[in-house]
Amino acid sequence: MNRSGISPREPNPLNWFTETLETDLGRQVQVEYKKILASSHSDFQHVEVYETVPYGKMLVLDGVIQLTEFDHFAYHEMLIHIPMNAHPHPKSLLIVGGGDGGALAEAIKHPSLETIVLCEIDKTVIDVSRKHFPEFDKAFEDKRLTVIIRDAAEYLKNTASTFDIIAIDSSDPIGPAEILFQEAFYRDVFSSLTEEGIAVSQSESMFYHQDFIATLLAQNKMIFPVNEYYYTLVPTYPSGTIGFSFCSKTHDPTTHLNADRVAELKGLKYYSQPIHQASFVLPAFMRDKLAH
Ligand code: SPM
Repeated sequence: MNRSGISPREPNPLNWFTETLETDLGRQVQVEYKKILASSHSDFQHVEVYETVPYGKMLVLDGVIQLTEFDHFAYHEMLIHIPMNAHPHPKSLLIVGGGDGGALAEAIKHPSLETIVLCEIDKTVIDVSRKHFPEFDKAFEDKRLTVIIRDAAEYLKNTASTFDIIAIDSSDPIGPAEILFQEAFYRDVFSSLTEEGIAVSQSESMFYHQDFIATLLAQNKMIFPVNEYYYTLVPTYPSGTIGFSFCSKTHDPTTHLNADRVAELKGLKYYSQPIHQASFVLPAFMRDKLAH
């Protein structure tokens, strides 16, 4: 037995997935896989699912790991339950992107939600994920859900709908998702939020992308009265951590936390009331970076 409690084995030298996103910076993520379960080119990107040796199934878009069965909960729970529980009475939620259904599976745990809209640009991501991730597939049957296949930036520019919460579950700020990090998009997010609305978005790693995060938060400060950054731990993402921008019209995320609503959420593996509050406490290097 080794330290992980499994019998030692010889890795297969041929079956290694390599995320080359940051190879030019001298770092990359590698995962051994048993087989490729899906691989197709949609109109927008290369969509793949791997059966990996250490992490179960893994969804990859344009060569970048989006989720694994091993650790996706740490990302999806924090993307959804933080804004939902920072709002006193959220009834409507828009998920931007999130076609894999992982964020949706967390959202439907909230009985207060009356409407959930999922706006995903790429229907292939939904179809492939529903086939290979059955735990997310069920969430698509929820009666409160409307799925819109459209560029979310375009949707938000044109919709008359407003939402209590907007959760931006995007891929990285390159390619199709780049627009989802720009000022014009966040201004449309602001306009599509209700009076007490809250928006959160996937916002990179505080170890690897400090300048990007500082610029994003400075941009959002011009739009939203309340701006914070919080983080979670996701071992399969580069650096093992990923953060979120928290933008709100009124509510501070760490006060007014409704303990009864937190207690109602059953079967969570990462999120809790202490984690909710602790996730906004940043290490000194990041606190100082964002202080200006
Ligand atoms: N629902 C899962 C979608 C995941 N969205 C975030 C993906 C981030 C992948 N890269 C992380 C590394 C930061 N550059």
